[in-house]
Amino acid sequence: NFSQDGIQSVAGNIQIEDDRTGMSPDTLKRAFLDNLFYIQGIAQEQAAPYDYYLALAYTVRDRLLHRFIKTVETYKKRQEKLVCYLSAEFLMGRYLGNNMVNLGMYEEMRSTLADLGLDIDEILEQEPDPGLGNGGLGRLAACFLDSLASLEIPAIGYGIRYEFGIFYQVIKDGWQVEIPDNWLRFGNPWELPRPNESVEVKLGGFTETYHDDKGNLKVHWVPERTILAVPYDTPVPGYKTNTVNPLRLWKAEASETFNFEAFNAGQYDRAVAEKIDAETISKVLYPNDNTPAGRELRLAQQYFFVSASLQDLIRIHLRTHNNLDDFHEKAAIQLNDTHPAVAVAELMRLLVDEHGLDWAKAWNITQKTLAYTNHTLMPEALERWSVSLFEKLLPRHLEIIGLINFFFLEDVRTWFPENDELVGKLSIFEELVHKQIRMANLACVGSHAINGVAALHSDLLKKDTLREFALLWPDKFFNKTNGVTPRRWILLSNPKLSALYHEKIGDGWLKDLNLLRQLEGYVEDSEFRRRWRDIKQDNKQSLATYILKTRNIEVDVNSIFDVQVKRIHEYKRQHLAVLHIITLYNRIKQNPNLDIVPRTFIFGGKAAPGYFMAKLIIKLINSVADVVNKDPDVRGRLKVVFLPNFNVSLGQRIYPAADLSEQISTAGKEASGTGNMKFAMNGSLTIGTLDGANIEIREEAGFENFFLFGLTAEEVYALKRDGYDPMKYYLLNRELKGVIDRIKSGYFSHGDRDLFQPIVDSLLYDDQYLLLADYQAYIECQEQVSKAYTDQESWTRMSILNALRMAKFSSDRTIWEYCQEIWNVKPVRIELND
Ligand code: B1H
Repeated sequence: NFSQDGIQSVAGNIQIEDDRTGMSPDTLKRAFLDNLFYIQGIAQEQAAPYDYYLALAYTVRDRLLHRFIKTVETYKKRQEKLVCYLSAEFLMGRYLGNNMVNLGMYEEMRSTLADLGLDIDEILEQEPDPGLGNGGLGRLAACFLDSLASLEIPAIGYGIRYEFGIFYQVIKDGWQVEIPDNWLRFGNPWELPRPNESVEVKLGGFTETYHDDKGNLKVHWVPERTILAVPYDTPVPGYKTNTVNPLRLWKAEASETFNFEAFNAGQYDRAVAEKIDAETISKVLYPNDNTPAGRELRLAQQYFFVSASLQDLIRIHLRTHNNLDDFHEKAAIQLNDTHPAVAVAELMRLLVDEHGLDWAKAWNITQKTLAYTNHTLMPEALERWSVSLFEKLLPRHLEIIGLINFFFLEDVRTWFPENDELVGKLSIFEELVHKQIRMANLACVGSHAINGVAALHSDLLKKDTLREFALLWPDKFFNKTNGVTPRRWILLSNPKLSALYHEKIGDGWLKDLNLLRQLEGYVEDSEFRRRWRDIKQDNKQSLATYILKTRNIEVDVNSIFDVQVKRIHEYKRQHLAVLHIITLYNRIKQNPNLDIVPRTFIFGGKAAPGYFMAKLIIKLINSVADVVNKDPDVRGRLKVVFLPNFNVSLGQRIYPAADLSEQISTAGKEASGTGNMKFAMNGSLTIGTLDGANIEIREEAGFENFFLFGLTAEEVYALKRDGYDPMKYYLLNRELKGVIDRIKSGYFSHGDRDLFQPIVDSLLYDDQYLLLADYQAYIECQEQVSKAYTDQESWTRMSILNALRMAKFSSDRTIWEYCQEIWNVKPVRIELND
């Protein structure tokens, strides 16, 4: 019997600490060295950094496991409602540091390792960063899991155990090159395979009807093949709670029964080929952000993890219930975008075909269980699957979707007679030359709640993207502004800032970020401001060291660290920042003695491998960097740095070191953004448009502490409606013309005038993202930034207020709202001692 801190009571009086659960420095040291010897099988003198990493990982894992087992046991016993977060992506970042932080053992472990002459940071760097996501959507899922466990909500994350995560990005000759990310190569100490909980997933084939013993007409799906879904559980601990929730990721394997048939038929080669074929399904993450890949394998991936997860949930339910009548009272299933939207049809199929419920009852349960989050307004990002592909892969689901649509449109026609236009827009099927299934429509029809991820985004969803659904069901629509976890994005990434907070108000802020407001009085304390600046300066120095080491570029730590890190996309307008850099460069070339505030422009982000313009923007950034960084006229006052392979770990280094956060998307295009929140929490000031969560960040920080520029979403809409002509801006703005002409001339491409022609042409003749319309406002706003930076005292005041006022953007607040308004779930305390 273990107490909370792992102290075992022997014979009622002597107390000893168990080596697998104890938290005292002596026990931790003994456990760590023991793991090094008995798990890694290596003597301390021979150990490499990776051996230390694994020994430490197992030490931490042991301390998670009894909480994990107790959590799962408690859920089974208590039978409270469970949140199931279905997501094709979970961008978890490294586990080791985060798990130590949440278990409250980071500091103890750091000093224990220091006693052994080991540097914790070097050990943490050994862990591969699990990149099972593209960007904001996948990282949001990870922050949500942290908050769910921290708020003691019974929850499980369901997704795919991709063998290859998001590619590793290297830069060669200024271009992005993609390297496969074989992250499981050296094993993964955080996952627990659960082969005995595997489930079978069917694909392809045809359907047939039959009469059951009561004479009812039933449908039977005869699949072409069956794939085995094997679950791997990763424990996700809450911050200083006993709750450790599972992240359950499915690996695809050949189903043994199927293989065996071929083997028996003497076709060993076929059996092995089928094994490879089956395993393809969980092989690789599609590296697209904000653009769907309409590939057969992608649909198979989506169905694979949705079917496995729903079967798993039903099995869990039936372990303690006789039937599925109150399934919706025991599970709340959130669809992270439309990637798992096939769940609407799959849950109906499982309830009706496999568990014998009648259609109406099954539909009621389905709608009450499911909820849908939309993450983008980009029209091209709305998922559509061709009916012919569906027919081939999921013939039964096509029938079910047909029925859902039939009953739904029948209702619509009674509510709105003779409104064919409305019916056409609401229909799950798009009846064009080539018939398609609109997954967003399927998700809306099958869910009881639909939400956007920031106030503006939720508004625009109702006004535009999902207008007809909002007219039909206004009460189904919610806003849930995104948030990020302060545990990873402040405590773990910015230990110095956290120590300052700790010194002043203790550590309550990590559970209630509102407490930071108590520090607002310190803005007028010059000693506090000096310490604040010193922390930022230290963080900038660490990043400067990293930049020198990895890119061999020397940067001035007294310059403004002006940072844009996020996926590369035209709507995010990294190239608008490039136009600003070239503007400053041109001014210097015209007058080398110009008085300018030094800046270091730092970029990071991956381009989808098939997205030509995004890759060309990376090349442009690096080409401008080459010229600007070595031009003697610049005298080091401007530096441009592209940091390769931006991921969660690199983000942890970058956000704390930024002075200025670039959030410059075309208004109405960025659903929320979450990097914007991470920067502000770490005391960066934002230059941004009125887009996504920027609007709310500005409201919280105070208008006077935010650098705002650019057209509003409404102005963008009006300008396009009235005919936007980018050429006009080019011809009328001399400085802008000078910038574009500089690119056109081949100045940044060794005289090659063709290289950047696609960017120039897109700006001059199309400019869908209105860079030229926003250019002048952006440049003027940047001048305000430079001016503000020269008054360090006032800049520091603004920085402090930004950081202290970000409580709204803790994912704890977001998750609490989902719990109250969408999921109807409450916390369950996990007791270790009963
Ligand atoms: C977001 C995506 C996305 N929105 C399709 N949509 C994908 C769409 O592989 N795919 O097919 C992958 C990702 N990602 C982001 O979600 C938004 O752009 C951000 O603004 C938002 O903050 C984030 C989380 O809500």
